[in-house]
Amino acid sequence: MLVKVVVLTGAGISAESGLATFRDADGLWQGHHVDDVATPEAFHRDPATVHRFYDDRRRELRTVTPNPAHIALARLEQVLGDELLVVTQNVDDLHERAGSRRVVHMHGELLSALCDSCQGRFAWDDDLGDGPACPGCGNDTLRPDVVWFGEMPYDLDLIEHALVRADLFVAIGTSGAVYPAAGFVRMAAGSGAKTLELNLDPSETSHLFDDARHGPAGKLVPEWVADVQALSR
Ligand code: BV8
Ligand code: ZN
Repeated sequence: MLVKVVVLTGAGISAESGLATFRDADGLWQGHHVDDVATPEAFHRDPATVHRFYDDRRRELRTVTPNPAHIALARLEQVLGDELLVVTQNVDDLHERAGSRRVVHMHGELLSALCDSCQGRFAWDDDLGDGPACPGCGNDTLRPDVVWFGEMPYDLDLIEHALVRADLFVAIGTSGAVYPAAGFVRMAAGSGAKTLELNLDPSETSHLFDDARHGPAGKLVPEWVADVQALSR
């Protein structure tokens, strides 16, 4: 009997691929203050600094590859098909490069540009700092297509639709510090789902989960997927 599974991922799932997380000691925000790089106000105040922050991260993507945690989730999609939805807070493309298709980027993507004039969204793998023309309207008003603090995350209706129908909600590599993502465990549990945390160490919302396993995602996720596969046979 196939179970409906929603998996929420955060920066921790990409840590073993070499991408910095946000709040760990060497975290991204360490180098920058959130208010200087991840708010619409910061972008209007100092677009060059914000573009440099995201152009560097976009270029860095070419230097990393998916790890066993991403690959295990792609394998799970082979087993569960439409019963699995991966909701990621990450703006990297490692889930897709591992083979996952059913992925929702609730905080946007580095490989996408958003136009402040025509609201068009365009696949983009180059720098934005030198003010390229928008493919839609020609204006030089392209910004990183990421959701900044104070902005509405993408696809919340689709996500909430899946959460209230889930049999199992699993959070992987996330500190539970940023909302509305950190509230998803409550929404899923409130609709009867079993909840599991897979994280290097207890997150800020660990106490809300039925079960938690702590350790590196590259080890925990393949083990958990093997369990689910055994169950689904
Ligand atoms: C919004 C894109 C209106 C850009 C990001 C309620 C209460 C309090 C505050 C709020 C609230 N509601 C809204 C807010 C405000 C704010 C917020 O949450 N502030 C926080 C700081 C208190 N939220 C917003 O502004 C959101 N918008 O609310 O709009 C609204 C309201 C209601 C309903 C709808 C809309 C928008 C937030 C999105 C901001 N953009 N990213 C970019 O990436 O540059 S957030 C960014 O930071 C990430 O996307 C991610 O979401 C977050 C980082 O968290 P994690 O991914 O969890 O990473 P972190 O480093 O924190 O933790 C890593 C974890 O992994 C750790 O636990 C570590 O132990 C573990 N780990 C490390 N290595 C490994 C590992 N685990 C396993 N294996 C390993 N190897
Ligand atoms: Zn445009």
